[in-house]
Amino acid sequence: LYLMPADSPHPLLSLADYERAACEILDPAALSYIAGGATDEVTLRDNVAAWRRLALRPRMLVGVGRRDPSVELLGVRRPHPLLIAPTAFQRLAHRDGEIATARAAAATSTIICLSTFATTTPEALAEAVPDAPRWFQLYVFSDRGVSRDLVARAVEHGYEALVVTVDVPVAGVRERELRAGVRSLHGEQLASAAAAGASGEMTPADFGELVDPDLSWDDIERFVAESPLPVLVKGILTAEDALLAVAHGASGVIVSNHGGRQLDTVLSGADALPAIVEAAADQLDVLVDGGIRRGTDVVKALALGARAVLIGRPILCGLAVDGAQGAQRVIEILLAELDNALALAGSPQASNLDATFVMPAPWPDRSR
Ligand code: FNR
Ligand code: LAC
Repeated sequence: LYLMPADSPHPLLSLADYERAACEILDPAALSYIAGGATDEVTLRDNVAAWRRLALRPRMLVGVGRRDPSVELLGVRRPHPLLIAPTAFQRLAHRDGEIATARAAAATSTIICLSTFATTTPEALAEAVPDAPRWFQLYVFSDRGVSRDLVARAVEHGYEALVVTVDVPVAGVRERELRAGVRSLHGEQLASAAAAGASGEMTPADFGELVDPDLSWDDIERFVAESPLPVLVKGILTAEDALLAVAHGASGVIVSNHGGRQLDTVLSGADALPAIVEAAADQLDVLVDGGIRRGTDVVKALALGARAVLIGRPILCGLAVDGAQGAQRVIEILLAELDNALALAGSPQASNLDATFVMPAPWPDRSR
């Protein structure tokens, strides 16, 4: 399952291989949108580097013949700890967009988080791929009626959790995008955002303008009270905010800096995670994203107390290279690497990983 045919001319073995291949295929504007980050991209680079600043402390002779990557998430046993992060405008990566991603999700029992700025509506995705496990990511618009309507549609169409993204009160400054002149998105193609006034040619920053900059913790509490779905708050980087998420009734937080696309020079998810786990993991589920590119990164995230991890750009690279199959293959590579790392680290059960499996790396940080 995880092996490429021996005669394949360009075997794509790792997520990095998919990233390189996608760079060759995507047009420069789409690539700048997908691959880029905010201003100097310090955080973008550090997201990957931060996992590599951790060394593993493996245990031997524990018996790893039977391995189990399953984890408990929101009280439900899931077959593995990977989720597909919400990413906007997936038709920029491949003409099949979110429908292709949902097929990859269904084939690998991976939860797909559908973005509010998706190029597919929540109901179209549910109808096309009914067996894709799915969560809905909510950007809250100034017109709360539009957001409530989106939530109702997600509930009606089998989405199992609501992810409210809180780190985009305004759009980040993305110079790569500005240089490449990303201007190809039509508001009308985004049914969810069109309801909030999106129309005509828009830049990603124009979409950001639709999001309410005055969203507050009271709004989170209202979504918790009104929605039958568990609410996760995405974009938390401090223990203080994780405790506020607890206080306002959230079921989970996603420790995330939005893939380095919002405020540059903020800390990475890997570095933010321990304090948040310490403060709040006994009261809600803590997930993390940003820079997860290897099975060992997943092991480190779980060891630091995350229940699951989200993968953003690698899925888009898989999509760009080979549509649904490419996205599926990216997930399968990561799952195979995770299985290998669980065996070699001597923790055959993913859910038994703890902080004794990691330490600050003794090698120099060469990321800068
Ligand atoms: C994103 N991200 C994002 N997050 C969100 O809540 N709603 C969204 O619509 C988007 N859109 C989006 C587009 C693109 C092209 C990227 C790369 C990212 C952030 C995403 O969910 C996630 O936090 C990061 O992508 C995780 O980092 P990696 O895995 O890309 O390093
Ligand atoms: C982005 C927004 C849409 O990161 O979340 O591009």
